[in-house]
Order: sequence, then C-alpha cells, then structure tokens
Amino acid sequence: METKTLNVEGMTCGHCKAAVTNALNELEGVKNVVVHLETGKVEVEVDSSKVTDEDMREAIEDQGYDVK
Ligand code: 9UX
Repeated sequence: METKTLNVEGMTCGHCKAAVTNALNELEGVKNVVVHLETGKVEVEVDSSKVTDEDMREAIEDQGYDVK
C-alpha cells in the first residue's frame, strides 16, 4: 500500500466530503480516505496494482468535482 495526496477543487461542505469519500471507497484497492475540506486535499492509501490515479480522478469527477 502507498499513500497519495490528491488536490480536489469544489468541495465545500460535509456532503461534498461524504460524496468524495464514498466514491473513492467504492474503488477496489482504495483504503483510508481522508478529505480535508479546508485545503481540498484528499489523502488516500492505495494498492497501485489495483487502482490508478486516473481511476480516482474519474470517480471524483463523476461526483462533480475537479482534480487538479
Ligand atoms: Mo454541500 Mo458540496 O451543499 O457540492 S454538497 S457544497
């Protein structure tokens, strides 16, 4: 497992936080999602053999947020 930090734009409230957290948790290979609303940073622990940065970007963008 490896820790990554994603920069996500547009999350402003608790529901945003929940939407992004749930979307990432549904991906195979993603564990321990922590969303920091103040900074837009999302820390994830991933198994890189199962999930790519692009998979995570798509999951977040599907929820209506942009990944920088
Ligand atoms: Mo909260 Mo987030 O009302 O897109 S759900 S701002």
